[in-house]
Amino acid sequence: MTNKPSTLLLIMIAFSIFLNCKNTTVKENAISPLPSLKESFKNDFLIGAAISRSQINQTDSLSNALLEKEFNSITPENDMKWEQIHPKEDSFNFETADKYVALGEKNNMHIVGHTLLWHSQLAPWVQNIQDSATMASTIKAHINKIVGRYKGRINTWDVVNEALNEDGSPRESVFYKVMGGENYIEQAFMLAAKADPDAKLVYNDYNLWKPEKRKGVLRIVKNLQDKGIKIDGVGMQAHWSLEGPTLEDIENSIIAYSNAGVKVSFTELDVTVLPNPWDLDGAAVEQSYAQFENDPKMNPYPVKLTDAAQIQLAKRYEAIFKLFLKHKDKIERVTFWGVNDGHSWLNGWPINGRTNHPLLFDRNFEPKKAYNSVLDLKKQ
Ligand code: 9MR
Repeated sequence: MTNKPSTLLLIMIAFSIFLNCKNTTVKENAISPLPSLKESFKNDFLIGAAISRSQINQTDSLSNALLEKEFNSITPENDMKWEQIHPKEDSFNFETADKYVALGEKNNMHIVGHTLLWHSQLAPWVQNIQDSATMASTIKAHINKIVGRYKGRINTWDVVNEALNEDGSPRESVFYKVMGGENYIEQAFMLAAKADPDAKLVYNDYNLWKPEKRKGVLRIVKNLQDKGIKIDGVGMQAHWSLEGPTLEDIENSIIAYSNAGVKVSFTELDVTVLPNPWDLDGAAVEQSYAQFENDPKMNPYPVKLTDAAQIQLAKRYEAIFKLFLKHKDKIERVTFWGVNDGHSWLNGWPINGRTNHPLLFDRNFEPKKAYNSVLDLKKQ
């Protein structure tokens, strides 16, 4: 008899504790946003993604939903390149670029312009220019028109893309050859700074972890600084693999660029998981290896990644982001080159028709182990 009330009391207390816990969980969820990349790294650096035409046109709702949830910066994968935006001397095509900028503004994102001067995806009419005066006025018209149009709206410009050879010497692009040297780089940065004094101006290239190429970047940066021309950042593209580059090489470049007085961004991050027949590195788009197409040895994960490969990718991303966090004071932005694995250019390069898995989200927009390993760094 005497035990009965206390048993009832215990049940009531237990029930009230259960209700309380439930309430707390509901309340906490209501105030703390869902975990996302952009939220987790908001005090460290921006988290971006390159987006394609369908994402700009918002025809793929799952893709846009993920973009909005996870990322706070965007880069146009192809739609602001010269051949797209300025296909003929007197014709500019701003339709998609306008939509791109509007999408970024709608979502309060850091908007990157990619890219003003690049030897690749260049309109054919520019490749035919043969005298320096015409090239100089062409560069001027191009930059003034585009940077001017988006003044105050595009936050960062990749002003010059891939102007260096692997040994750090100047690439003999049509700009270099016709202008008679690297002075076209000075012109480009000067014009961009004048057309939008508030935009951040970046030199962007691949393999910038390489010590020889690093010297080339430092030469460009120092030359601009010595001449009083504004440059705000170096964009390390970061088309990497499971094995390389080493963290040490990456770190040495971060430190070297930061010591030169510019910020570092990782502008095109992806990590290939597929075999690479000739130790190909970087992103020289001219290279491609048709003889390996349809070779199953070269395409080991045509349906999905094995668990072992998922874990390997997760460990690689964890190590990379650990390094980024260590140097967060020097790093402005980390942009992935695509939203999910299905969007990646690495499904078609250097061998066409493969199934690569280089990003944090799989083809169904599901976060991979690599996503969790990156987010877990912020939970520790
Ligand atoms: O991802 C882009 C791919 O869709 C294009 O076919 C390719 C053509 O050159 O360019 C890719 O993006 C490149 C970027 O603009 C500059 N760095 C290397 C990237 C991968 O090639």
